[in-house]
Amino acid sequence: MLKNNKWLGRKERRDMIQKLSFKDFFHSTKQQLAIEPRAPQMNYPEHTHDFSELVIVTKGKGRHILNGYQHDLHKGMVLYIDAADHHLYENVSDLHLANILLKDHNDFRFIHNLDALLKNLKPNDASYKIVNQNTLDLINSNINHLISQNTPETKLQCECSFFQLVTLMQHNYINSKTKGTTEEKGQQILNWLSYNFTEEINWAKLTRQFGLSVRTLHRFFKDKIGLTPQNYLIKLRLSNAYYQIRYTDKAIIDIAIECGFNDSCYFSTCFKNQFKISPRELRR
Ligand code: RM4
Ligand code: NI
Repeated sequence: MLKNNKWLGRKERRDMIQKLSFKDFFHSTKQQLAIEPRAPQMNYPEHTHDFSELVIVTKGKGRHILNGYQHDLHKGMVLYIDAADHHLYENVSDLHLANILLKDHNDFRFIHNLDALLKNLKPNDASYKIVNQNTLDLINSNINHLISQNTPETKLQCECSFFQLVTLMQHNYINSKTKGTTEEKGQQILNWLSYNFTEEINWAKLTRQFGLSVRTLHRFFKDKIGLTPQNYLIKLRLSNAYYQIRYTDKAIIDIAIECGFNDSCYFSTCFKNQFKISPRELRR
């Protein structure tokens, strides 16, 4: 009889995990990188690799379990996965990833200390790196270059693009959870909100995730922005709604819902308070 998974030792469990091979993703041994966009990334069972991968979350959400530690993924996260790490994706919801696969021993000519750079991007149980929208846009266009250049003839060019990409990630990341100062953590929450303002937000849960108390967050917002977190959130939602009402022809009610308002009366009131014009008037 098969032993229940739960009762297997750590090593035995490891042996059962699927191991992905670079041969399935690289066309030739000369190829240094393989770009594997996942749009979407479906739920994917636990696995290891004989290659390492640099993952950029470009859209959507999902849960990532890396070496047994779980973390919620969202747009803007970048993570480096070592070959021997084991990981899986679950509870995905329109999760889009760009995977850049790297063979264990790349003979790069231009990049020398890649390991040191990549190590910085390795998540640990408490922190994942997040880049802001501008950086993400740059990263995306860089990946497109990489896709079009990825031939043996353009090896050096491709290496340069890749180096740029890694550098971009180095200079512009923040930690999702950190032992940093209140200032740093507050900035991270601001950054997180710029991606997630359309979600229903539970401040207690969010602040806990970033290692702050609700009170400290209030103080941070008051000092920095002169608003409560909730009022700031409403501003983010309203400015997005304003833009959409003005420049798209989506139904106003759909825009309201999409921006995180579940009550259209409340939406209209807030909107009018803020812009001195009703959503309907603006549409006209
Ligand atoms: C899978 C998933 C894995 C990755 C492979 C290449 O869809 O993203 O993490 O290792 O692709
Ligand atoms: Ni993987």
